Amino acid sequence: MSQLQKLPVSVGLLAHVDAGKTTLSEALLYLSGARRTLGRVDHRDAFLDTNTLERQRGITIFSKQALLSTEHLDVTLVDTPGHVDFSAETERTLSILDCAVLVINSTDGVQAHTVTLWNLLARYQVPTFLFINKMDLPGMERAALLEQLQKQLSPGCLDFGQDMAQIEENAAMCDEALLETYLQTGTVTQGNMRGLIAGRKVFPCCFGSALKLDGVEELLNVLDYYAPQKDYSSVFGAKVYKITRDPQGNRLTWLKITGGSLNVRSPLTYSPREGESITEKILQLRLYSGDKFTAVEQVSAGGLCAVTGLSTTFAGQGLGSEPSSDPPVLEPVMTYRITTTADPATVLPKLRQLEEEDPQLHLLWDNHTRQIHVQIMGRVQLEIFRSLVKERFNLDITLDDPRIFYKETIENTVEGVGHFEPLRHYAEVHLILEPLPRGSGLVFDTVCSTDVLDGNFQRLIMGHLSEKAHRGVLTGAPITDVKITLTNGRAHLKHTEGGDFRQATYRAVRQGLMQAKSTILEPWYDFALTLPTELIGRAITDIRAMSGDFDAPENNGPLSTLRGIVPAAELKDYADQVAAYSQGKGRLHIALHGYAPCHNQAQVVEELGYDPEADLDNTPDSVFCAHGAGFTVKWHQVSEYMHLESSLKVEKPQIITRNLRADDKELEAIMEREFGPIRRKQYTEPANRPAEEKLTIRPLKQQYLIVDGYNMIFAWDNLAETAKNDLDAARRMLLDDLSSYAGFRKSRVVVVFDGYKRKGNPGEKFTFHNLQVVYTAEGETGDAYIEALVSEIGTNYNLRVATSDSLVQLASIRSGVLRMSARELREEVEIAKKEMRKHY
Ligand SMILES: Nc1nc2c(ncn2[C@@H]2O[C@H](COP(=O)(O)OP(=O)(O)OP(=O)(O)O)[C@@H](O)[C@H]2O)c(=O)[nH]1
Ligand SMILES: [Mg+2]
Repeated sequence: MSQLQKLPVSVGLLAHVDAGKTTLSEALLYLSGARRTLGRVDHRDAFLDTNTLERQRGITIFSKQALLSTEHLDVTLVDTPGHVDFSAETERTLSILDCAVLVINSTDGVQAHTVTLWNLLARYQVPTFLFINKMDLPGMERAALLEQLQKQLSPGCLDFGQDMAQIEENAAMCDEALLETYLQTGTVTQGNMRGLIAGRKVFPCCFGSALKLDGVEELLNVLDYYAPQKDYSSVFGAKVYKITRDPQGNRLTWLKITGGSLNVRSPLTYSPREGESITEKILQLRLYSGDKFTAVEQVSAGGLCAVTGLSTTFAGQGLGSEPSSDPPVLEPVMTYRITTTADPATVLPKLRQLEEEDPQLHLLWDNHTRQIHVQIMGRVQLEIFRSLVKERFNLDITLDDPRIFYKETIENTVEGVGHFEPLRHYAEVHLILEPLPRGSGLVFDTVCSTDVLDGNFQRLIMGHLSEKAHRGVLTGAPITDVKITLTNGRAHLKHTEGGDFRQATYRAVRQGLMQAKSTILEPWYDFALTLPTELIGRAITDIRAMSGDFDAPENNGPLSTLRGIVPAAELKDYADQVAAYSQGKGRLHIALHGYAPCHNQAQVVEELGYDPEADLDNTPDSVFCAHGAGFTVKWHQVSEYMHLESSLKVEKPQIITRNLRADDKELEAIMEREFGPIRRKQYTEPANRPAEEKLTIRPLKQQYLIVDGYNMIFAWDNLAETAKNDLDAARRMLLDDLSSYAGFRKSRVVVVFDGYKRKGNPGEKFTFHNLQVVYTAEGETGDAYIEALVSEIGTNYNLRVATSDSLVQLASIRSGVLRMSARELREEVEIAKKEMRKHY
């Protein structure tokens, strides 16, 4: 086969710290002939541990790649860091791997972090080979190791060191359909085996020693023979998996081409942020191996490369036909305050460079205190971060005030409403906030019809939802595992300005959170603590004191192992304590378990002393307008003032008294005299909130508008003028206007003309284009007719009545109908006419 026809595959090396990934990549490079010398981690000359910090410490910090060829493949080897503190870096590479080699240290077997990696590989659906390393050292036997892999990882872990017939038989057992063919033919073809591996049903295991170059050749052969083969589309697509800088300071965007090809000097259009687009030229296409690269003209689908010339790319981004990926699962659990002698405002942009390369650092700038906070996974990353800042910017920083990075979530469904209407501004937003399962993160959606709120405004709201970390109301920690759905909103086409929907959206989220039952989530670790058996009692006492949870200890003669979960907040420097009380014989392995309810919520809330109503940057209150001036309405009163109907249906009878506005106070008084006191839904403090009401999302109803015709004619200047000479013409003009309005708003409109004083008038009903027109009969008032109509239509529609007659107002409010004044209808009609002109 010619050099050109070889298949491009990217193979990631994954394992917990010190399992021998970098040593294995040395061996693979050497044995495949890609390198003539064999570097060694311990001699600080490993080909892939290129960074000074890596060489000093003998650990991998950044994922790196190297090129090698086998008989059929052009392999890009991706070495990853194994330390828990750098798991996010490892996770970032998973989305671009065609397959992985999970390295197991035979002296440790399957560790907590191995399981984390295994789960990640499953999540990203990466076909996986296993290399059981350090078989030159005394430890578990091959058969015992295999059994452990089959038990703890998957029964599909098969020893590929056996003879072929045995391998085929075992593989056939992993797939029912294949078993039948196997029983008939007595063999499993290469294609079938490759399919089993690609489908993650079979995981080939090779045993050996990377350091002694034992078993590595076999691994290369298995990869060459069975690595998954992919078909790529001819349409250009690429995934960004990393941003770094070269020693000259050039910004490198690392790509996997997933379709078509990429040429040097070609323009690339991409979206740096939601709703934005930018075109930049690819200046250089680099194929890296270690810290050296070759510049090439073109990279085709399946290939990995680093490009220069792109300024605003980010890890996880999709280019061309490739969609952007979800944020990583593993994330840092601590925050630290960064202090320097330099002005923090000038330090921040520098640190932002490092954040670009490691987005999980999540730098936080606190405008009030002028402090920078950074999110860090653990002590090793902390030290590396400090050294990096020194190396890159010659800047000394101190990291202190360590805090657990808490999150908040909600336990029930609520509607959040935000209204922002200072003079000449207008926006109202209704959101449903619902709890999601652990680990779901934040999900945004809209079920709002574009008839109700224009698509552009909806996109704006969705943008505002995703642009910031919304803070919970217990401690101000970011919220997670919540679905936020836009159900309703209103703009004023004259008064709504850029920024109004941002205000209304932020306030709606917070108003919702204030009503919900909130919970604090904290990071938990999976741990495995192996100790001399006589110390296990002490370990159990310690873990209990940390509020940890564990299974019965496993006893292996002189050593025992305790496995379980423990809050990250409690673990602190427990590894050091273990080393001390076991005189170095004990080992604590940890892996991130994820966020789960906090073990000491009340204490955390008290210690942090967060007051959500005093957090003015994140207020839950709304701004309404009365008599030409804006005024603040506290969050628990917003539902009484809001202009749109609630989107939540409360499944229990309730008198609807919402939609009342400040200037309806007078009416309210009349109503009270007429109908007795109004029972408004009482707000009670969250602590003693009554038993939960059952809430469901109410589908949006069709709009229905009833117009008191003469009322409009006399209130609208132009019609009133015409009516003086020709009432008929005025009626015609009104019907024309309302007809366009009904068409544009997709609203059903009934226009009622009052004819009760006209002698001998029998009344009349007819349709005018899309309108229903009613002339009431002699003796029947327009009000009475409208009242009857309102009760007939009932609550199946989103009903509004346009009039200024007080009797109708009473009736309308009584049944939860929204009243519209002549002026408001006039404005809406004008807007509809303007929009119609724009559209047609
Ligand atoms: N005896 C023996 N030692 C090995 C073998 N493979 C690696 N080592 C040693 O194990 C240590 C760690 O090896 P590395 O290759 O740096 O391990 P790693 O998985 O890359 O570690 P991180 O990158 O820090 O996660 C080094 O001291 C190696 O020399 C092996 O097969 N046998
Ligand atoms: Mg390494």
